[in-house]
Amino acid sequence: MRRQLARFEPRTAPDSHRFYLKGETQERWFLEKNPAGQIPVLELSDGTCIPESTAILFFLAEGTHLLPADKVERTRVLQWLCFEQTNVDGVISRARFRRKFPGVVPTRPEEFDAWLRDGNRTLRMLDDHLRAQRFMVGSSLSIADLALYSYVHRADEGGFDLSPFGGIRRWCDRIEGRPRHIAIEAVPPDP
Ligand SMILES: N[C@@H](CCC(=O)N[C@@H](CS)C(=O)NCC(=O)O)C(=O)O
Repeated sequence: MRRQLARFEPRTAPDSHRFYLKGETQERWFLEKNPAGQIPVLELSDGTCIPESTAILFFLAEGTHLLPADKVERTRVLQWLCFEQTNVDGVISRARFRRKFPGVVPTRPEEFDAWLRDGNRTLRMLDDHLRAQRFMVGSSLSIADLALYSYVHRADEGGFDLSPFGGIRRWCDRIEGRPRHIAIEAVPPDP
C-alpha cells in the first residue's frame, strides 16, 4: 500500500529504486533482504535493502518538501511516524487485513473488539488534531501525512466508521485533491 504513497510525489522515487511488495516473504532469498519476512522492502541499485515503511518513507523524503528542514517540525514528523507504527500499524491495519482476507489468519471476535476500541481512540486523537490544522505537521504535506493516510483512509474496511470524524475526512479530501495524488487502486507499473 505504501508504494503508491511513496510515489505520490514521483520525484521522491527515482527509477533506480526497486520495490518488493509481493512474493513469498518467508523464502530464503527474501529473508536475506528482510529477516523479519515482511514487505515492504526497498532495494537500492547497489543491493542495499531498507525494510520498514517508515524507514523507506524517511529515505525517499530526504531533501524534499515531504521532510521539513526545521528541527522541531522534523521531530514532529518523526513523532507522528512513531505514532503511526504504535497506533495504526497492527491495529487499524490488522483489523482491515483480517476482515478483508478472513481465510488467511483465523481471528477471534475479541481480537476485533480490542482493535476497534484502540483504533477508534487513535481516530479520535487524529481527528482532534486535524480539526485544528490542515496537515499533520504545520501547513504542508509531509511523510507523516502519507504514513497515516495509507491505512486511515481505508479504515472502513477494518470495520471503522469514519463518518463522525470530519477532521479526518476533510484531510483525506485535501490529500486526494492534490494534483499528483495516485489512488491506492491505481498501482503504477514497476520502474
Ligand atoms: N512495521 C512494518 C509492518 C510491515 C507489515 O506488517 N507487513 C505485512 C504486509 S502489510 C507483511 O509483510 N506480512 C507478512 C508477514 O508478516 O509474514 C512496516 O510498517 O513496514
